[in-house]
Amino acid sequence: MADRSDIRNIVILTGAGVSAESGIDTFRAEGGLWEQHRVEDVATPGAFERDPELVLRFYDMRREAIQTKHPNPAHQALARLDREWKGELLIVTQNVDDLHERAGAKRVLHMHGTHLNAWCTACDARSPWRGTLIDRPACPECGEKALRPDVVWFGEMPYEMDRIFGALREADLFVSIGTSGAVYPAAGFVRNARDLGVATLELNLEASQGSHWFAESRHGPASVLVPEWVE
Ligand code: BJW
Repeated sequence: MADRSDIRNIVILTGAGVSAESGIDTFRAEGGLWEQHRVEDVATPGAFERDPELVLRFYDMRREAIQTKHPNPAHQALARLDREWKGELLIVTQNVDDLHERAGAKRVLHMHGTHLNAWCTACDARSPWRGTLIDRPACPECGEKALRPDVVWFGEMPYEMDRIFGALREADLFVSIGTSGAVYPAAGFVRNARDLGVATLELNLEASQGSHWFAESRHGPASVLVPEWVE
């Protein structure tokens, strides 16, 4: 891969599957997060309005689970690629965990937010998420007890879409790793890439909902496929 002289700029989309082997639950698998919790109860702005305690408890729990986990060989291989790749490279992750960064990757964009930050609904400030949100800590900027997790729920606009589309326009290769292709707009990136004439590759445990859109699709665990691809 590193010798491919026809490829200079790469956009990599990652999803929950890249962190699955670190022990972080995916969303749509059997026994995954959406089997244990109804999406409408925990991952929409309406849910937060109706029952903030339930939503904050869910995210405090999720954050605690993430903090005890470690990067796996897939994160490490991507961090190595990021370090060594001379052209443009952008890891667009849908994950709110920070395992790409903890593996050493620098060029990472969190389109669905991050569990590291809280967001104040009163003054719009982002601040480091300290302690548990269920205890209703005050916003360090305005003092209001109006903090929510800085994550993107259904019906909300994912972050930095202009930057993502800009990177796709410049890309020679789009690689999707460990995502079911069930959630838009990320699920549509492969078609955006194809329309732009960008080569496309999927690395996923199994065929995803969008597999047929990719020029090439390889199936297996990310901890094996990603290091193989990066080598
Ligand atoms: C492995 C593995 C291993 C396992 N190795 N692989 C049509 C067009 C546009 C929008 C819509 C549309 N129709 C509906 C919408 C709206 C909606 C949507 O997509 N709904 C669908 C259900 C249909 N989208 C939105 O509301 C989004 N906003 C939006 O669209 O704004 C308007 C807009 C339009 C156009 C352009 C720009 C903007 C917001 C979506 C927010 C999603 N939020 C969540 C929660 C984040 C916080 C949190 O983490 O709690 O994001 S939901 C959840 O799903 C989370 C994930 O990031 C996201 C994707 O899940 P992911 O990562 O794919 O996980 P899984 O579990 O689904 O799949 C894991 C995969 O890994 C599987 O395939 C496994 O096989 C594989 N795997 N182990 C390799 N070891």
